Amino acid sequence: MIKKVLVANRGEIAVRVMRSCRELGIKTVAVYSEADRKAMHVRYADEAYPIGPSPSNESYLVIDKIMKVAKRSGADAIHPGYGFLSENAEFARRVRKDGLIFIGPSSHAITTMGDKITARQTMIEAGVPVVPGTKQKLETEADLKKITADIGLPVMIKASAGGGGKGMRMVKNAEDLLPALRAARSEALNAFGDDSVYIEKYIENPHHIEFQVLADKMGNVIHLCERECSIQRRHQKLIEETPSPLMTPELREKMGNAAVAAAKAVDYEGAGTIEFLVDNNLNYYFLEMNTRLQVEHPITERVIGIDLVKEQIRIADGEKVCFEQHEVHQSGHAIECRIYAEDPDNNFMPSPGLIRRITEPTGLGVRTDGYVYEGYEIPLYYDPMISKLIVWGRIREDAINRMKRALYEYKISGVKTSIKFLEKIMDTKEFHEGKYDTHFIEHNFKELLEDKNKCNTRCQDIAIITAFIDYKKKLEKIKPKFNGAALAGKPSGWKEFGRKKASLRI
Ligand code: MV4
Repeated sequence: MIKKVLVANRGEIAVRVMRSCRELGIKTVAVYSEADRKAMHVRYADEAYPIGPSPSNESYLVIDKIMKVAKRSGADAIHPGYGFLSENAEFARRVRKDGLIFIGPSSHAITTMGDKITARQTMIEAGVPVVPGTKQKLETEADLKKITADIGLPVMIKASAGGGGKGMRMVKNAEDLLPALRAARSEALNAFGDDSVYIEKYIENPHHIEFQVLADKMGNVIHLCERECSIQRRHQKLIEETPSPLMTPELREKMGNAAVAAAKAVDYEGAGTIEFLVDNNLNYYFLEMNTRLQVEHPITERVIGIDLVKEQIRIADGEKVCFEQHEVHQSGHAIECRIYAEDPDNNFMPSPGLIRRITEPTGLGVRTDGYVYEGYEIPLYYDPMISKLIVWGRIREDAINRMKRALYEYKISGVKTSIKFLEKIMDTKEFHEGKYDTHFIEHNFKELLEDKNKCNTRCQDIAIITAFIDYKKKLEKIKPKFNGAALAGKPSGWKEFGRKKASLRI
């Protein structure tokens, strides 16, 4: 039985994992870099140990340092979160070699899925549809021309060691093939030390839809339905929702079965995600498998009614998956918005700094997974995502309206955030109708950056300040003996101001 978990991560996901540990009565161990001495995950954990300088390659990515803390603290298991060492096969192997439980899949599953050519081959053998393209890694430039002639332009040249959009080139014209190949190879060699590439037919206007799977040590694999993740900007997801507006019960069953087959093909264990591209004719193709818990896991938790971190821990402890496939049902609709400390008006530049004030939305159907607090300074070394806002509604329309309400309630000052940008996405026709694909942000970019409400926002700010001054004045008047009645009766001065000067332009 797992009694103490070391969380080899930081930020919201470290807190998220520790919350489930606390509910399970499991002790938690935090590790932290110099920049994270005052971080929430350090405060939340039962114990916390420093692991060195702020850059992650000197702290969160150093396997030896993490293992030393694991030994010293007496942790019996390690949860890697997402990012950092979560998909590092060497880390998974090392944790187990040192006699600890790695809360995640085997290093074999990580390696197989990490190499995209091997992953494609494995999927073809398992009968999972992949994008038409090469089975082997591309050898010669002559092969490139031959294969392209077979599948037809446009094509995608992708790095085998890549994923998430790195080392990828789309080619429309035959004369661009060789330059694109050379560029993709050199980018891949630079980024991953491996210049292996493969070719796929380019899928136009695809949807990015992924399936959550859970697999136990006994070989039971279930899927927990899909997440629609098409709303992204430069491979950074902004909004996810489930169910996907595109999905049908028949397609869900087919893709779900494919996801289960994909997991079985690598003897998967734990929580994993199969990513698919889905075209306009509802053809679906395996893209990649993420062998970790994902950022957007809470929308699945909400609609399926499950705690994925608890399930990860139970599975790592040798228990069976909690459901049979026929017991899995979606209830209602969930949407997640990722809140980034970035400035949409300045090319989404990261906006690290001091959180002066923060008011988070609450109320029916609202969840926030965050880690920042008033007075906390966001370090510049790590991911700029500061929180995830997850809402639930009985139907999609309710969920959208609730998301708008929650974004309206969300107030953060001190750093720039993506909140306004997300509010504008909620107001677009395409999002409302659920008719969007991976090009959504490009299609709507101009409209999303327009600031129609500048005056409105400033009026609101001024109203708040005026109301505060008004309140202070009233307090002064009634100072000698506090009398609530003095506050009642007369309408507030700022409201008068609002009525009289409604046409005032500020
Ligand atoms: C593709 C594609 C179209 N056709 N492959 C981007 C991230 C990486 N995981 C794979 N990606 C894509 N692969 C073929 N054959 C389009 C994309 C793509 C994309 C995929 C998912 C989510 C957002 C995307 C944005 C641009 C391109």
